[in-house]
Amino acid sequence: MPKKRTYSTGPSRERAILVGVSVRNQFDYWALDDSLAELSELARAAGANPVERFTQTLNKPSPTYIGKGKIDELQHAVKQTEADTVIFDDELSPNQQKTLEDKLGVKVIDRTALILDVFAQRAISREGRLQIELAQTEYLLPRLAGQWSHLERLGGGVGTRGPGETQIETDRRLVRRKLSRVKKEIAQIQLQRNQQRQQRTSGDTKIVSLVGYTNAGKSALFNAITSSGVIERNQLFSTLDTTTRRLYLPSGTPATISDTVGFVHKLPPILVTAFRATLEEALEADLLLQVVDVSSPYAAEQAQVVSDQLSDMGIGDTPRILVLNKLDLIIKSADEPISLNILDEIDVSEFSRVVTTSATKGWGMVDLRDAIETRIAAVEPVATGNSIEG
Ligand SMILES: Nc1nc2c(ncn2[C@@H]2O[C@H](COP(=O)(O)OP(=O)(O)OP(=O)(O)O)[C@@H](O)[C@H]2O)c(=O)[nH]1
Ligand SMILES: [Mg+2]
Repeated sequence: MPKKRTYSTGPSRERAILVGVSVRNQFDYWALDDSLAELSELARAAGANPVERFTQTLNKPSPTYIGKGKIDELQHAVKQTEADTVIFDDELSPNQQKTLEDKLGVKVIDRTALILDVFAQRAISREGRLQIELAQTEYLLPRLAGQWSHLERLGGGVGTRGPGETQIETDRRLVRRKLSRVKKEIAQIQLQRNQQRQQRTSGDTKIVSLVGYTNAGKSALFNAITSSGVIERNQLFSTLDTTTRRLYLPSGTPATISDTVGFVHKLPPILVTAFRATLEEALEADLLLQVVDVSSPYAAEQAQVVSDQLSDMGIGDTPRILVLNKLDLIIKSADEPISLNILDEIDVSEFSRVVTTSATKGWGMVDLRDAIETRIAAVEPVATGNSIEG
């Protein structure tokens, strides 16, 4: 029987049920509820409307990812809420995804597909778009076979198998060809960018890079400190391309500052690779400003994610200043005394200095400049008088 629906006048948003699993004895410093709250934000950012949440604790994920009883409950909920999609908080194998779609009768996606979707909607530059295309294609490749056997089973029986298999081969060939074309184009753009960066940073220009969790206020700080107009929005991943500007410091030390893409926990591995490119400025930075939204109840967890991912990228030892931003959401005036729990919850010794700011109120900008200046002067190599330049 066709579903009866009522439509609102606004654009219709997909209705999504969210599912999270915590595996017993597997350490994760994110509580399941917090992770689902974030998944919910991501779903909204992708244009879906989360209507219900399901959680389960398991000894280990099953071939269907969740237990049989949970699947029955989900089936029921899908009907009740007229959901269009079920979104899982972890990456599903192509098989798990297919089995779950068969059982639930609606589209099933995972956190990775969701993040890819948000990125695809936000990427602006040619390179950004290509990077996403690359990641999406890589994500799709192992799932192609699944899609075809899926159709065979739905269509059933005679005549579908042969053409289906041929089709998979053709699809794979096409997809591989596309992958190599996209990779080539990205390589070319990167070459150009490297040349540009070399020109920009020739001599002793210092590179400062803002890094931090998505929505922490990196773009707002970037704008405040350089007086430029990068889009800052209360949404996840508003920045997907690196923007670099000259930074004027009191001493006149030449420096550039870059705004970068935000981090998120459980960042899909295929995106970590794809996004190294947009984080190149951070890879080469002399100084990182790690921005934290102190008003977030998850501030400490978010700071930890960023620290871990910086280490994974091999830049855990780059000098770092901790910038505790959005202070105005905690206190009313800049000179009110503050006690910040986060300072007990994270390892402050990783940072060379801690600065508190409010990008929107302009608080702490003098301190921040001063901290940058001091730190940059400290990384300056000792002058030996031996110039190699002719
Ligand atoms: N109240 C307050 N809001 C802030 C502050 N800094 C940033 N915001 C707001 O927080 C939201 C996110 O800020 P962005 O600068 O876009 O954050 P971002 O870190 O660049 O985020 P992505 O680019 O999505 O990774 C925006 O609505 C900003 O206006 C601050 O110090 N105080
Ligand atoms: Mg931004």
